[in-house]
Amino acid sequence: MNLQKIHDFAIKTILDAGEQIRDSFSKELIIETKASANDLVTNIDRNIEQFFVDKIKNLDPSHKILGEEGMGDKIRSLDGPLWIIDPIDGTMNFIKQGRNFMISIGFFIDGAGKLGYLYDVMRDELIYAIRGEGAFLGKQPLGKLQPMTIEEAIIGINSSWVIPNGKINHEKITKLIKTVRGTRSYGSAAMEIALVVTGKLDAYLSMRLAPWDIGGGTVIAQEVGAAVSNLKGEPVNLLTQDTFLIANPSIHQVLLDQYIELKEEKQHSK
Ligand code: 2AM
Ligand code: CA
Ligand code: CA
Ligand code: CA
Repeated sequence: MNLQKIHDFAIKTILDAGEQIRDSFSKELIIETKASANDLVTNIDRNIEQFFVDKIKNLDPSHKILGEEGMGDKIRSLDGPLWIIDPIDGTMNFIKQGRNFMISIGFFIDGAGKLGYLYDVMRDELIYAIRGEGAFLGKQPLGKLQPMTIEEAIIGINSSWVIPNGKINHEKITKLIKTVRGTRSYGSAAMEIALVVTGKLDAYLSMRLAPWDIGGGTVIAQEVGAAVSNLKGEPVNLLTQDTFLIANPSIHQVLLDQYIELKEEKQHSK
């Protein structure tokens, strides 16, 4: 099957899922906790992931699926065609605000990003990328990110990474916050990545993200020239949870060299 056909399928399925999520506000929301009291999931997260799994398996049963809610496959390697899916990124926003959440989807072949989608469901804004053909916001092509300085930057960062936390050099991150033009925190990794690839934020960093938080975004990042890595500067690994940095290419290395230093992980610490 050619990539264009898979892309057409993905667009249609994502828009359909978005409509289902918008319709869900008139139905009952069942909220459960996962690993901790602040780690929430709803029946809609699960239903939408199941919807994607059913559609993809119907399109081509050989495609593997890595989804946050576990409706897909057990994935141990990136071999072959693989979809990485977060049905609702920003579940807490979905529950509390009814906005500021995204559908995030990436399609990979042998670990190489081919298609990426970040869909802001309530604004009905779809950003997508086709490897080698560029990235788009709706029908509008997204240009390459333009050169800039750290002093001009607005960065996305969660406040829990700013207070002393034993995991990151606090003096350096404090210096970063004093140096940049401003900071923002949105509660949806996919939304912050969407803002970086459209040049509305200049960087976003997190101490802990999962493959489904970043899969779709990394494909779009390639097409606009945004630099991605973990907070040690290493390439993103789509099989494990890790730290994450996406930035305008002119400040990515500066951030790593001058402002971000991870502390050694202590054994048995939380
Ligand atoms: P979610 O809403 O799909 O769970 C919130 O700051 C961002 O971090 C959201 O993108 C959220 O995705 C993600 N997130 C929340 N809990 C997480 C966890 N335990 N590990 C990794 N990412 C998490
Ligand atoms: Ca979650
Ligand atoms: Ca997520
Ligand atoms: Ca999610």
